[in-house]
Amino acid sequence: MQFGRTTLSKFVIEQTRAQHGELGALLIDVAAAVKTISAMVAKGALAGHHGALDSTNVQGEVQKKLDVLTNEAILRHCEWGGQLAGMASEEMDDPYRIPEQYPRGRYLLVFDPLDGSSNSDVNVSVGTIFSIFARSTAGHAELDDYLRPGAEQLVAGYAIYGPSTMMVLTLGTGTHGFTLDRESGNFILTHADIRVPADTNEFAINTSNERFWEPPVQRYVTECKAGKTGVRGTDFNMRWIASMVAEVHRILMRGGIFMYPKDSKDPSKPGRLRLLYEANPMAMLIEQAGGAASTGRGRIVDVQPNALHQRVPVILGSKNEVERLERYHRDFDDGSDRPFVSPLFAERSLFRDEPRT
Ligand code: AFP
Repeated sequence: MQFGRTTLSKFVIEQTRAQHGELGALLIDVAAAVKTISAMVAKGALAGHHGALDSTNVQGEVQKKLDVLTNEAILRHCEWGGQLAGMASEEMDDPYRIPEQYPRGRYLLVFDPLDGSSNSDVNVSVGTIFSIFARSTAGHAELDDYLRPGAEQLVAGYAIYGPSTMMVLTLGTGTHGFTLDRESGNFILTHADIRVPADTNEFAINTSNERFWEPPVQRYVTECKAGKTGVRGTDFNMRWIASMVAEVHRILMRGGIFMYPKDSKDPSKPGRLRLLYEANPMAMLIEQAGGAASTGRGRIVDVQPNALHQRVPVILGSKNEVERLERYHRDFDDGSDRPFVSPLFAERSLFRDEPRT
């Protein structure tokens, strides 16, 4: 038992006194949903939750059983409290209307109920990502109420279901981590005021997409891979968990840069990650911890959404590395990097696949 340590409930009530406890009550309901999801995920194959459904979400992605179950868990835990004007989720085509039998408030909860869900069947860390906005009045939210830049978020957070379950959140005054004490059922403040180191030697990107990246990203990653033999003069390490929550958590704990950039693989998509319920909340958490979060050409939280499930390029983490990659995008856009961009990069490989003799 962790006596005398700050619990999540105590923290959010203290931090939200100005909102007369409504926001605190909503966050306590979110934490209750997270505990339910933590228990679901921890059961693994024993609960029969693994595997896919024959349905697809609005993204055209096959839905996992856990995608739907975790989405339901958040709706049920949060719809009744009277703080919400509506909810939106990766797993629902349209925003969720609070049922008439419940009172409505002025907050909007936007979430990805199980990020990294393709990892859940192989027992790799997954997470829940959430973001809270306020509208001026209580009542049923309209679509436009959701299409707000990330800079207007009141709260951003995630839960990570790993060896331990943690919640990491910001209310605009720093980024703080809470670890679930399963004996008491309390989230305990274990990582107060997290800071991201400004420099790093660790990058995270899905390098199978390299041929689809824009030249500035190819330039940056090529330099990292060249290590001390190249312009960076130091070796780098690479990680790719394919679970954004796990990547961001590692970066908050020890620094790093995470990239899911714009690529030409599907020109209709300006990136893979969704702006409202993945990029924006992670961007607020990273910036509140002293890091940077960019599309490559501007702050993520400054992007004006025009659709609920809009995608965006994501580059976030250690400030000095994000700023370097932004500079490479500027060099590319104004043509000043041309001496670097060799026609070699237009080829699939530096060495043609010569027929074996
Ligand atoms: P899923 O939720 O479909 O598993 O996608 C996870 C994710 O949105 C994000 O958490 C990862 O960083 C990214 O996709 C992994 O994408 P790739 O599978 O293309 O590497």
